[in-house]
Amino acid sequence: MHVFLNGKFVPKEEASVSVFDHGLLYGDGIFEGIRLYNSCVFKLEEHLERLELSAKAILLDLPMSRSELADAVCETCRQNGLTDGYIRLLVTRGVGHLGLSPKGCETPSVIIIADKIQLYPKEYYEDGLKIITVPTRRINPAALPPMVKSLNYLNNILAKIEAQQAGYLEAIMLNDEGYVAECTGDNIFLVYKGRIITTPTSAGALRGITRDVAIAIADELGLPLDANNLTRYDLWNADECFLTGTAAEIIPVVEVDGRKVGEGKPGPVTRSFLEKFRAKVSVEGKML
Ligand code: PXG
Repeated sequence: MHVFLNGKFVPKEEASVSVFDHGLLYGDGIFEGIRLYNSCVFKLEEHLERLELSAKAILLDLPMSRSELADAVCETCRQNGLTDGYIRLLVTRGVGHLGLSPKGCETPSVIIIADKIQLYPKEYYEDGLKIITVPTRRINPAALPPMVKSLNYLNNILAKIEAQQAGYLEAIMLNDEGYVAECTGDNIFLVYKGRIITTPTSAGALRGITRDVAIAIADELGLPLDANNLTRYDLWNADECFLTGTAAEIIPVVEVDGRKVGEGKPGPVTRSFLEKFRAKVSVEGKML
C-alpha cells in the first residue's frame, strides 16, 4: 500500500509523521472519511467542501486547492489499485513546538490513506442494530462546534467505549439539554407516522454527507422531512429508526435502550432508503 504524504506516495511502512506534529500532540487538525464504490469517489466535492469549512473554522490554511485535493484522492486510489474502499483524508496543523500555539507550525501535513473497509457485519443490515444511550454527552457547540470534523474524537470514543462496555456496537449521544445529538460516528433518523425526522446540527449533529443523501432520498420518495430536536422518548416510540454514515451507509436500528423500535425488525421505509442509497453510490461522485 502507498500513502499520499505531503505530495509524495510513500510505502505504508515509511508513511510516518513527526512526533512534533500538532495533529498528534493536540489532535489539532481535520479529516474526512470518504468511500470509493465501483471506481466512483462518492460525493467527493461535498467531502472537500466540508473539509474546507472545517479548515476555516479552525483557522487552518489548506496547502492544496480543492482540485489538487480531488486529484490526489483519486490518484491515491489508483496507486493502490482500488475500485472499492475507504479513503481517509487528513490535514494536520503540522510540525511545531511543544505548546498549544499553532504559530510555530509552518506547513500543514496532508495525508491520504486508501484501503479496504471493514463494514458492520451483513446481518446487521438484515436484522438491524440494537443501540443504547450512553452517559457521555456530545460536546457543546460553544466549546467545539460538532460541525468541525476535527482529529479530536475523544468525546465520541468515550461514548463508543461506554456502548461496548454495555455490550452494544453503537451509542446515542445526547447534548447538554438532553436532546438527541447523534451517534458516535453516524447521524440518526426516525420514521414516525410517515414523516422522516433527523436531529438538527444545532443539537450537536455533524452535517453528515450521508445525512444529506438521506434528506435527498426523503424528497425523492415524497416523504416529508424535518430536522427537529428529538428526545429518547421519540426514538423509543418511533415506527422505524436508522443511522447514516460513510462507513455504516444506512443501517436499520431495531432496539433503543431495551425498547423495541416498531416491530423490532427493519421497516419498509428504511429498506427503501437503503435501496435508493445503493443506487446512488457508484454514480454520484467523481470517477477515477
Ligand atoms: N457524526 C459523526 C460524529 C461522525 O464522525 C457522521 C456523523 C456521519 O457523517 P458522514 O459524512 O460520514 O455521513 C460522522 C462521520 C469510522 C468513522 O471509521 C466514521 C466517521 C468518522 C470517523 C470514523 O467509522 N463518521
